[in-house]
Amino acid sequence: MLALEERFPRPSVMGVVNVTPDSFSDGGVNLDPDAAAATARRMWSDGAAIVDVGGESTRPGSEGVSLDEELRRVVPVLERVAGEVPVSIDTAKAEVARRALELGAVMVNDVTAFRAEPSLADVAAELDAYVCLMHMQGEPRTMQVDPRYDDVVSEVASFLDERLRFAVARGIREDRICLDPGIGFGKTVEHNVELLRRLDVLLSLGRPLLLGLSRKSSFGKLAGDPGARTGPLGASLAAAVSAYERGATILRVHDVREHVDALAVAAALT
Ligand code: HH2
Repeated sequence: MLALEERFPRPSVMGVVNVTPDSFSDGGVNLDPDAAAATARRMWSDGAAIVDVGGESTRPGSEGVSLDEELRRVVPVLERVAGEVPVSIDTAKAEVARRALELGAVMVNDVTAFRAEPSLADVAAELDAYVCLMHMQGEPRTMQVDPRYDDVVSEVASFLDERLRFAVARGIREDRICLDPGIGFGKTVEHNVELLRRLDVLLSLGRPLLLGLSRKSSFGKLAGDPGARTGPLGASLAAAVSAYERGATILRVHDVREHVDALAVAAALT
């Protein structure tokens, strides 16, 4: 199997398919498995390198879902598309990851970086999956109440470094792993801006970076709407191009075609 940076060269787009009733920007749209499968196929034909399928919202304030409910949401979608479209499973549960990988998913995207269920690392190692390890301060239910850091960039970097070492110690090959600062996960607008401005510090960890910027409210706020609950498309595109130019490898997005076009132009101009 190829190293992650060869399989997903800069810039690669990851399309988001949330099989949930309550995700912050596309909740309910893909709850029906046929609709979700059609979305995944469209994203693939629009140029996504991989499609991230998730059955649990992690939006601020959200509660978790049970194992049975998460499996009930994602398995029918994976049965329809995994093997045909490259799929990442967005889960913190080892059993969901195992089922997804057995059905043909190639990546595990865990927003808890193996803290919720450390045995998820063993599943990823055994089934030789690509892995995304993300930083989050606190938990979704309360993470946006009062996020605080002394130095957000060095704290996120040392967290990701520690989780990278953990993953490798559990048997995952380092060249399978990418890292993600977790934009909006226990972070103010200023924290998110600081992380993006100083992406070079995270790059020095030596692994490709995945960034989820799409539709996040911070970019709506930066675009001039202090009460924004989601970010408009133009703001997401600017953030994605800027992150790419600062070294990001994979951009996780809802609007695949627009991001593929924007990043193709940005790449042609570098
Ligand atoms: N953001 C979300 C979910 N999963 N995974 C990674 N690696 N990085 C991210 O930034 C990230 C993520 C939140 O976005 P979305 O999936 O649209 O919403 P929800 O969590 O409400 O389903």
